Amino acid sequence: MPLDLYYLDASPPVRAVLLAGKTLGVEFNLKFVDLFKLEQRSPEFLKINPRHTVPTLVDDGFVLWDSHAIVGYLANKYGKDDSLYPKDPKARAIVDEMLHFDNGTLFPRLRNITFPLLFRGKKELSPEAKQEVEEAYAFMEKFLEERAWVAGNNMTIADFCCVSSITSLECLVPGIASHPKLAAWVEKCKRNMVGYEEANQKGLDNFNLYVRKARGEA
Ligand SMILES: N[C@@H](CCC(=O)N[C@@H](CS)C(=O)NCC(=O)O)C(=O)O
Repeated sequence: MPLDLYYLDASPPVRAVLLAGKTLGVEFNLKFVDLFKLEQRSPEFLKINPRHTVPTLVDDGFVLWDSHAIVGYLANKYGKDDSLYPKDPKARAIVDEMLHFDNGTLFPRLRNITFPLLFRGKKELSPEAKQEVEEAYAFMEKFLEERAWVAGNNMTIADFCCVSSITSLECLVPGIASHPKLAAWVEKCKRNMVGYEEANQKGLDNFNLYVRKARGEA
């Protein structure tokens, strides 16, 4: 049975799932959901995901609607070994910690800026929102002083989630270049993640275009 993935590639959590799919060799049956036309609020989609968000994965009737849960599920189900999502309790706890960091810090800070810009016509970034993003970069820099990848010495599912959020934040608040460890990690993700160009860069370019259009720059 193919895995259905409801998606819009500009969405950072969707791109995290696409990155996981590439590394794990999972093919998705992609189903486009146009958030700009509020298709996520259609009765058909709400029946699948009452939380009305993308990504939403449907595996033979089994539904998951959070990217962090989805990448964990895919790694558990399709990983040839446990390197992407370790079974060792401590190593796994660090991966989970970074998944929660993405879900609880990076993504909400990104959404705080993106939602008013793309859906509420707000053009200016508040100094507080900008400061929060800069603080998030500084957190990442600190974590990466200790580790080669965000959750240890090899790539894990947490890298997929963090890189899609961080590269999206950079479109709104440029600042990665002044954090050497963070900048080096982003480059490492680009070089080492299977299918990075198709899974993250393509949707990131679309995200950037939406942002520039909303700001009247494109
Ligand atoms: N925590 C969720 C966040 C998903 C999310 O908020 N997706 C946005 C797009 S980036 C969305 O679908 N928003 C539409 C809506 O909330 O109606 C995840 O990681 O999957």
